[in-house]
Amino acid sequence: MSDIDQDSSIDWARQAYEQLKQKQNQEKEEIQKLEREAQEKEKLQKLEREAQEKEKLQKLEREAQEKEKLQKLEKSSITDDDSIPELGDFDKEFTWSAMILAAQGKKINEISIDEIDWLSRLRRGLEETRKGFVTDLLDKLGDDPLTPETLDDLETLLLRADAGFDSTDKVINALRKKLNEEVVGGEEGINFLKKELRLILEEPIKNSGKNILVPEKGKLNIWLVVGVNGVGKTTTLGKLAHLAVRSQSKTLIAAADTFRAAAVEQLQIWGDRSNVDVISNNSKNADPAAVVFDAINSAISRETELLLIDTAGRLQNKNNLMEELSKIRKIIDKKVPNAIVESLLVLDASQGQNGLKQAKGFARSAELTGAIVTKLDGTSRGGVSLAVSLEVDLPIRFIGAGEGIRDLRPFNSFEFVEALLADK
Ligand SMILES: Nc1nc2c(ncn2[C@@H]2O[C@H](COP(=O)(O)OP(=O)(O)O)[C@@H](O)[C@H]2O)c(=O)[nH]1
Ligand SMILES: [Mg+2]
Repeated sequence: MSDIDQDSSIDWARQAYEQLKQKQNQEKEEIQKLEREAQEKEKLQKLEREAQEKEKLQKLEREAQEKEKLQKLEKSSITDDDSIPELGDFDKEFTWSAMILAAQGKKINEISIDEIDWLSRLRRGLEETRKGFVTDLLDKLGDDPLTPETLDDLETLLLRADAGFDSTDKVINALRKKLNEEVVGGEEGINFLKKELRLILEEPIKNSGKNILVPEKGKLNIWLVVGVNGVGKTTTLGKLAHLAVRSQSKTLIAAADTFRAAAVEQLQIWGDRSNVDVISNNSKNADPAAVVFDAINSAISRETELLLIDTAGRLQNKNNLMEELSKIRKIIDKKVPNAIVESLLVLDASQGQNGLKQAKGFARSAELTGAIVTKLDGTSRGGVSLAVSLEVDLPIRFIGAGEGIRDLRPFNSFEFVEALLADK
């Protein structure tokens, strides 16, 4: 072989080698890619399996919880004789409650056991909020005049009770202004504080043009009860039915939370307790709007005065929830345009500032007209009512302070503030 030939064949061999190497690399890369893809797929499948398992477990847990809830509710309805309040002892609680009623201009012959009973419950319910709030404040204040330091303390206390920044600022600024003008004694300070808190709570009520929310007689009133899961919608609706029946309104319940099977059963138990019929559709995945449609038909033919609608509160799919609510709303507006519709947001007081977030979220898409604050018993965050009033301009219509049928009453800012700031 000549030199040239040898060179060219080496060249040729090198090229061939390079080409083969490139091919090999490509193949290797391809194999790696396929391997990676297979791994990723496996990983995804594993994640999916895990998620499914988790979901299954969560479902079982939810079902167990719902079952427990139903059992508890069933048991309480058997032993529940608490729909007839009894006169307790003539003690500090009674005296305080009577004084609160008297301060609102009630005459002795106008006072009922119901009212006394509720005020005692409310005062007891707000004990936790009060403990972390007023008791501290009153201790600090004593009978001495207010000082800028006490205002700082008060600011912290209001924020801790979840009154929110805006309400806290408003109250503190008003007090500071007053303090700059004159000496403010301890008791005078507390009275001024009460007045400021009442003003905040009263403003949205005044703006709504309705001092108190009651179903208008002889007309169809529809109250939509909305809110996220677990805040107490169904329970509140049960208590509302009880209140309505006691005030002689012809009442009907619509079970439009068709998302959870147990929801209808839970509502049925509440309906039974007050002797109110529940319109429901037991087929799986029934359309909530269809239930409302049926309920409106029944309400018309029965000349119902108050139709209470329970709704779903799932959070996972917020858009769907809002769509569902607006669909329900459309059905109502179309079928009974003359009905008096209230869209009431239920808020769990123990969720504090989270409740404020929910209120802002729902206010945008659910045409809210009012709020109901529940679970004021056993929380120290009752101040959220102030935040909702001031920041969302939502009138608080009812408050709940316990799981019993009588543990819900129309909101009264005077009573609320007095119970919040009640002396030890
Ligand atoms: N302590 C207390 N518990 C409440 C109150 N309102 C409701 N609950 C409880 O909160 C839980 C959830 O209530 P539920 O009505 O099922 O909530 P929903 O998911 O919004 O319908 C239940 O165990 C109720 O008994 C209240 O005012 N105080
Ligand atoms: Mg419910």
